Amino acid sequence: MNPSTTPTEYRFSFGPWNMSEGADPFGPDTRAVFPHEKKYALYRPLGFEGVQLHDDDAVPGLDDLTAAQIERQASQLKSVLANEGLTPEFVAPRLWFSERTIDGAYTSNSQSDRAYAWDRTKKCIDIARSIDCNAIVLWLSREGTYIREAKDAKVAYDRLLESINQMLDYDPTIEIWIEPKPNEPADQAYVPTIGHAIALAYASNAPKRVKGLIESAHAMLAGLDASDEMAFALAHDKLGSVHLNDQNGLKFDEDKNFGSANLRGAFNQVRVLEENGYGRRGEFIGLDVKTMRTQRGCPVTEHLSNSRTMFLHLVDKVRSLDPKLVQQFRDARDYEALEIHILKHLLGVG
Ligand code: XUL
Ligand code: MN
Repeated sequence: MNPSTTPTEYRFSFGPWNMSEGADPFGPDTRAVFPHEKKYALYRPLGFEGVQLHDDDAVPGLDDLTAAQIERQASQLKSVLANEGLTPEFVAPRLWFSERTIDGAYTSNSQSDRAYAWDRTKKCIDIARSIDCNAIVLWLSREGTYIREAKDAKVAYDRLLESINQMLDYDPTIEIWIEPKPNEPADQAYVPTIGHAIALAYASNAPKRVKGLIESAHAMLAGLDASDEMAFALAHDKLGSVHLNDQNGLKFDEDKNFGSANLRGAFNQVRVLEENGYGRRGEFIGLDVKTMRTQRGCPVTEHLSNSRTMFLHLVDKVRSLDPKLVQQFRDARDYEALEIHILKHLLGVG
C-alpha cells in the first residue's frame, strides 16, 4: 500500500432479507417473524450503515398500490432511514415472485408478462428516486430457461438490452448494477457471469451507467474465482457493489458466512478490493449472508456481524502482507515460496 494514502474506511451494507425466518424449500419457518420495519434499528448497532432493498422491501404490496400511495410510503421509508442514520444502497425490482413472471420477466415469451415487468421496473425506479437512491440492482433470476428450446435465446438477449436501455432512458440519473448468477431458480441463466453483464453494459446506450454487482457464491456457482471476477469488473471500472458470502462447492446458493468455507478465497477477494481502491468512492461492502436454518433466536444477527468482522480481519491480513516479499517471489517465479508464505501469514505463524 502506498504509505501516503490513508487507509480506506469501509462501509457495510446488507438487506433486510438477510435476517430470515429459516424456511427452506423443504420446511416452514424455524424462527418467529421479526417485523420488517423493526430491522432498520438494528443496522447501526451491528456496524452497518447501508441498506439494500428490493422494491417491495421498501414499499410492501406495491403491485396493488397507486403511484401516489407508493410515493407516500417511499417517503415514509426515507424518513425512517434518515432517522436511523442509514443510506439506501440500491433498490432491486423483485421480478421473480409474481404469477406474471413464471416464465421470465424481460425475456418472457408473453407480451403481457413483459409489459408487467416494465411497469414494475418503473415503479422500482420511482421508489429509488423517492428515497434518494440512484442504483438499481438487477438480479435476473427468471431470465433463463429450464430447457434451451423454450425460448429464442438471441431474442432474449435483445430484449434484455432493450429493457436496460429503456431504464436508462426512463431516468437519466440512475445506474444499473447487474448481479449475475448462473443458475437457480433457472437451469441456465442468460447472464451467468460478470463478463456477460459487462458486455451488456458496453452494448447499452449509456455504458458508464451500467455496472455489475458480484456475489462471491454466484461466481463460485459458475465455477469461477470470485476475486478474479471482481478484478475483471474493477479493470473496467464496473464494480458497482459486492455481495460477499461463501459457498461450499457446487450445490444450491448457500449464502454462507464470508470466509467460512474458503478463507484463502475470501482473503483474495479482500486483497483485490483493497489493492484496487474499492470503497474509496463510497462503494459499500455489501453482504448477502443467511444464517443456518438450525440457529435459534429472533432475529438472528450474528452471521452479519461475524461476516463483517471476518472482512475486517482479512483487511488487516492484506495490509500486513509484505508487498516487497510478494514481488520478490513473483520476480523469482517462486510460487511455492509465495504460497507457503501466504498460508503462514493467514495462520499467523512465522
Ligand atoms: C439471489 C440474490 C438476491 C439478490 C438481490 O441469489 O443474491 O438476493 O442479491 O435480489
Ligand atoms: Mn445477492
